[in-house]
Amino acid sequence: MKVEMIPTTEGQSNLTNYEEAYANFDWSEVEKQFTWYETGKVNMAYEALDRHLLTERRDKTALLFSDATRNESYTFAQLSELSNKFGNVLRNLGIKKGDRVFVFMPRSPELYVSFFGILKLGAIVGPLFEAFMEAAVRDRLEDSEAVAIVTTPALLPRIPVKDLPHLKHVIVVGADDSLGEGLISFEKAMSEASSDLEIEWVDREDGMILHYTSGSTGKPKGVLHVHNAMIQHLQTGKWILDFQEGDIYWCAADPGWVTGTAYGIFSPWLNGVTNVVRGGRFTPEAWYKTIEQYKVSIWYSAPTAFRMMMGAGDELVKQFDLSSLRHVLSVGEPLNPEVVHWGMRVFQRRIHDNWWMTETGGQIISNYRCMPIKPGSMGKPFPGIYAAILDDHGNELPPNRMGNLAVRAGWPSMMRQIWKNPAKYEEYFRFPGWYVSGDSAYKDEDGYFWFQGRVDDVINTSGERVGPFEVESKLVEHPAVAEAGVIGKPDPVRGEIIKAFISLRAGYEPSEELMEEIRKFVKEGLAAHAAPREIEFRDKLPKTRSGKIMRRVLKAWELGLPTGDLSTLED
Ligand code: 6R9
Repeated sequence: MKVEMIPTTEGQSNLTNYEEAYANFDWSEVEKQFTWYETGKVNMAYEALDRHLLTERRDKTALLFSDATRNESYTFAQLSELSNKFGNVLRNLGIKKGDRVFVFMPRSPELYVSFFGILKLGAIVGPLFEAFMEAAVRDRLEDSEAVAIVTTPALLPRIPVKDLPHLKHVIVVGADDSLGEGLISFEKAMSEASSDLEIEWVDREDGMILHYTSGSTGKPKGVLHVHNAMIQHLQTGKWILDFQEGDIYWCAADPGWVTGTAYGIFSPWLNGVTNVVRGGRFTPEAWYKTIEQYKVSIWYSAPTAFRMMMGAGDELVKQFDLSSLRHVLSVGEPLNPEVVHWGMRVFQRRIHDNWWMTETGGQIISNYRCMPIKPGSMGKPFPGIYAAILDDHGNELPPNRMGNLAVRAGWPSMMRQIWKNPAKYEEYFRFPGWYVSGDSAYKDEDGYFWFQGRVDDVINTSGERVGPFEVESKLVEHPAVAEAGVIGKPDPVRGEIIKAFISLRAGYEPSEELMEEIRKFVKEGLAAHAAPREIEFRDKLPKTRSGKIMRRVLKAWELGLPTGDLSTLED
């Protein structure tokens, strides 16, 4: 198969020669850029906010926030001062280093202020999606033995305070006078707090953030990251996001998802870049409008967003001025080649896919601005990181063989613990020296990595191994298909057959003829054995809040099995 390459056309970027950097780069070079390299004292909040106050970034805009009712901007100095105050609010309550403190609220400036107030005390921050219902909140607070939570009046009823013996303090943002007993008003406490705070200096290996991520079965696991992760957040920001001083950066991810913290908070602010945060839900219009209104120059989003925009048609995009955009990136799910082609057409920009996970804490494999892109590939490992494809015994496979995507253990932002579950942690490192991702992929002869699916999702049909992503990507090339989720369905003859769940683009109706046409399209465009024998049309596919199509839910529906943990399912 001939693989298409899209050459770089993007002009000057921070990283100019990937191969050279890959051969020579050493993480210790990055450490020297932090204050702690000289002082020996470390705290993410200091490096991401306070440090800039000693420079001309002091009065630079750090945060541009807007939602339906607010439109505000904050400088680094303002965020630093407000988070000092909130640090004092917490300190007065007795919160100390290592305590778990959660933030459970919609995106707002107060969320970011709380976040850094927590970090400034050396406490561990636990971000939650605002959409979590009571059971999901309870699981996470219980498991982590959280002592405090910051929330809003609307979300308060979902916190089962009485069932959580460790939870001592509930701080409420935007409450009126009727605040119930034992609850603390954020605004009142802030107005009484001093803005002088003695920051808690911690060790590089001390806990910083606890992200719960759902497993396919059982309860969500708490993935713990430490302050040391800043090394990777700083450098990937320079070389993958290509942060430059004048950039206006927008990461559309919510802080409930790791992308919304690592790249919605840490990476841009460690690099001193202006960060756009939009509240509320997104529609294609809202995405385009945000880029136009803020003159966004770097946009980090997800395939689900791009597919929705693509589905909305090329006419819509023409109504907006997107000329400020110089760099577009994607994460979270496989980026279909069709979407990359669409990006070239409507943005005249390449969409740079990159791969990483909650557990990896930072970007691992990426397409770089200075490098040709092969649409459908996740790109190449970050300098200083070695990634490989392993067989089921831990041996490295040669190029073009599908296997377990693994990373040599020891990169700076690697998770350090699964909270209270060492056995789970060990599972990831079952081959000595390797972190095994649970994703299936192959590496081509040029060193580009190609995602195939979660290992559990790979389909074995009549002896052929088929990655669901390949089939899904072919399906979305069909003009009628908006999104597709593909699973293997047990079959007595073929082992498994391929079943596709499809949502249609506006203007198309389900029919037998369309089904047949789509099947033929895959058969002729990909392979006969990869064509879905069964197709089911659905108005919507089940997705996580970070936009991932949940294939295991499709499979459970199909087989009438339990769906497992659904706390991250979008409503
Ligand atoms: C950052 C994030 C991790 C899982 C990962 C993989 C999928 C992420 C991808 C991708 C194909 C990409 N994934 N990026 N698949 N191409 N560029 O998404 O973290 O929510 O923990 O999910 O997402 O399956 O294992 P998280």
